[in-house]
Amino acid sequence: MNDLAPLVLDAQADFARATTPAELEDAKARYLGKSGRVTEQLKSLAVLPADDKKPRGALINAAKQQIEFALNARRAALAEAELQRQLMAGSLDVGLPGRRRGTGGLHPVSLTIERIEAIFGSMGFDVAEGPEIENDWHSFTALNNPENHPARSMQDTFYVDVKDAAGRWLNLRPHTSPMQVRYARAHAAKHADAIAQSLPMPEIRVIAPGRTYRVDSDATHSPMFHQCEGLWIGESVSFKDLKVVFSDFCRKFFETDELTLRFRPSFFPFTEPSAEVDIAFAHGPLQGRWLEVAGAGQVHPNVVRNYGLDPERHIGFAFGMGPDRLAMLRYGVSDLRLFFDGDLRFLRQFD
Ligand code: 2NL
Repeated sequence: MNDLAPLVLDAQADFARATTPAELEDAKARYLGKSGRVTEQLKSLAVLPADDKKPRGALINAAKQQIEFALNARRAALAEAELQRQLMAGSLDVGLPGRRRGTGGLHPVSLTIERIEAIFGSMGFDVAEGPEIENDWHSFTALNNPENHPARSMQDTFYVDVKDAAGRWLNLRPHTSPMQVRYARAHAAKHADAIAQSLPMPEIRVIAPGRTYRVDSDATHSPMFHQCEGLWIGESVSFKDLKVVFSDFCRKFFETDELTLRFRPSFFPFTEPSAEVDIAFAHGPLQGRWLEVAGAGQVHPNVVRNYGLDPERHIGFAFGMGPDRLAMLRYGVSDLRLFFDGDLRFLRQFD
């Protein structure tokens, strides 16, 4: 210990208090500057007797070195703190999961339509897709709808402000039947020679899935909904074939043989006879309840004629069902609107 110890302690404390490089340089000046305390000590050597100068000078230099050491340590500490601050400010959190490109998925109704296509595909049915904006003839006339039928009214069908060549407003198709009419007509035209020569024409076996539109909106009806119609025309295709095909479809679709089908007499302009098809499961949450799954029937002779075929020779059945409703039954969804709200938390559950 010597009389310079307090000076060193003061400098160390002053440097520690400095929190910025500027404050530290101010503190340095108070000790090592032109009139700083260390400098004053060195100046005081001048008045000492010659013999005292050397040992006193050595003491002052030792104190000065301690102070310079403390100054450099504090400079380094402040620089390090500043570096850390800058790193944190522009920080990259390597623990954060990367931003992945979202993998898309199929909508539950699309999955249902794919499933329907696969099952009917395995029974030899083609898939036909076509226009959602239709003309009056394909949507109504070809399907034996009388001129004054309520389905043609603006209360039931959406119309587009454009007229066709016959001067009639175009419509948003209220069912996918028009596509089956188009398919059947193309098929009949392709085989016109065979038909003219009374040779056997290959059968028409097709399903038409897709979007359809009706003026209707509540918990169980959406103005845009999906439909999948089916058509099988040949030279001896009967109601018996309809029962076999449709019950086979239901068993495959719902993955159970433990279900019963019921064909309830009904009426549609485009089929005669017509039926509503109900199913009942022997097990599960819906056990024992009759659920309506489709409308069907033997294609009306007038409709067969509109395919460009002779109803005396060509006969068959058609059916129409709703993939939206089939998806609700298969996945146990209670509100149709969930399918069309576009909420990914709901939709992601299915794919
Ligand atoms: C229903 C009723 C049905 C058809 C659709 C049809 C199509 C052609 C010719 C004859 Cl091209 N019929 N489709 C037949 C009977 C019923 O659907 O309630 N659908 C949900």
